[in-house]
Amino acid sequence: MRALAVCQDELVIRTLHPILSGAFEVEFLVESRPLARRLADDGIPATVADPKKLDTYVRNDLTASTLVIVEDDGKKSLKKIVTTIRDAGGSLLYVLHVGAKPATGRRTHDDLKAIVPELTHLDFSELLAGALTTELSRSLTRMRVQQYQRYMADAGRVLILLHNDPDPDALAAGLAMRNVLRRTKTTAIIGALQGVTRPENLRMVDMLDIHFEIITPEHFADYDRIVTVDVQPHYFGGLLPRVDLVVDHHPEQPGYTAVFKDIRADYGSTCTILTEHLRAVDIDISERTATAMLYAIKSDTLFFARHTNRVDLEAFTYLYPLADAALIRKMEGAEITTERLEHVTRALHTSVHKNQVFSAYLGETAREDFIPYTADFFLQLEDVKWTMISGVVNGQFILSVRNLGYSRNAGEFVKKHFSSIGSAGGHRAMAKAVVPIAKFREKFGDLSGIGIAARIGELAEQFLQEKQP
Ligand SMILES: [Mn+2]
Repeated sequence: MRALAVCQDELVIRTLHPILSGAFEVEFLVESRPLARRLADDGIPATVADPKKLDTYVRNDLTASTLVIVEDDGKKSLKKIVTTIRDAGGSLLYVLHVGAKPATGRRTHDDLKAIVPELTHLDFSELLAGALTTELSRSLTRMRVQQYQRYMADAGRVLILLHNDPDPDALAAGLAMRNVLRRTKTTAIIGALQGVTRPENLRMVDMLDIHFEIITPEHFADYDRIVTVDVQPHYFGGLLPRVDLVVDHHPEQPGYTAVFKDIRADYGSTCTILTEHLRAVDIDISERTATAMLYAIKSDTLFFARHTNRVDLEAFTYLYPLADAALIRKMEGAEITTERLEHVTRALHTSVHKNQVFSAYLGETAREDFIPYTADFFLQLEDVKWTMISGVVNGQFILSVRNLGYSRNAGEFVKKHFSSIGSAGGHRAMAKAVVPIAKFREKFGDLSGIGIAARIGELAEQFLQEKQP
């Protein structure tokens, strides 16, 4: 296919030439003879002609299938050039806006479209912006990563600490962090104060052979450096003697100091951040780590059903060819267990579903993870945008909140109603509150079963109807 580019700016021509010549038989139409000569010397095909004359295009054999790019250099002649190209039979027309916009702005755009309806406007700086921003932020990330790599380089043993009952994001972030630090399982220990309980997470640890240790607080001091991933130090109360690095996607918490931190609350997973760290310093990602990270992004974003960011998709796309997708399907296979189905059924019997809010109370449950599992499960239900699943574990009232994003913040909801009587927190799409059952009754009255589900459901409906502060 032929392309004709009407450009007078040498920099623009030299930028376009390698791009266009890859896909088109390209020719540049310039007004200056010395410019044409310089271009020809470098093997760039250029013809000297007046772009306002019909004859120029006739001699060039312009047809309706020739791609024509016209540079808008802010001069009045643009309209005349576009008209002439149309009269010569050109219709695949692109106007490339370079530098300062013409004073008339949008009106010129519309005027030109009136001449050639199929005309497309391209903005040079907009075209560059995406790639340039990515590249520049990558170099910022590179600088940060190199700093903490250097800081950790001569340490003996590093502890990569995860939250209790680690989920796929925490476990995969542990593996990824070990890679960024270029360490092995003996020099960087992935650990948590409490082990993995959910069946599919146990399967992940097993299938990917993740070496994971239970750490007791008195052993924190045995490590030369401490890193937390997918969690921030405040989570451990005052137990940590010192924190060197924090990488997390939960909202930033006050009340701790760390030598380095990278907290991005708008990211869907910690593994998204760590994909960027690994890419920024060009570390090869092994199939095992890529598989773990891909699984993590998939599960933390509920396969992009929850509020997700472009960066999560980008990390996913990058990791996908490096990972073993079949293995991920096997790990996910364990998701439904009889016990879980029992909790789902139990929830259905004590639930209230109104105005896209699904609220259920599970009563006493043996393990805490049944509550968030049930909350995630009912988010798949037709006409449900928020799920509020509560239950009692070891005398504590626990509430899990989930939503499909793009509405009010789940973390704010739990804080508003529960932070005064217990602990409450989370982010836009997922949040949790833990309250002593006595305090719950004190505040909300002596409710039971469906009564609790209905009360919590009402609170959510009110919250969703409130004007956003
Ligand atoms: Mn996470």
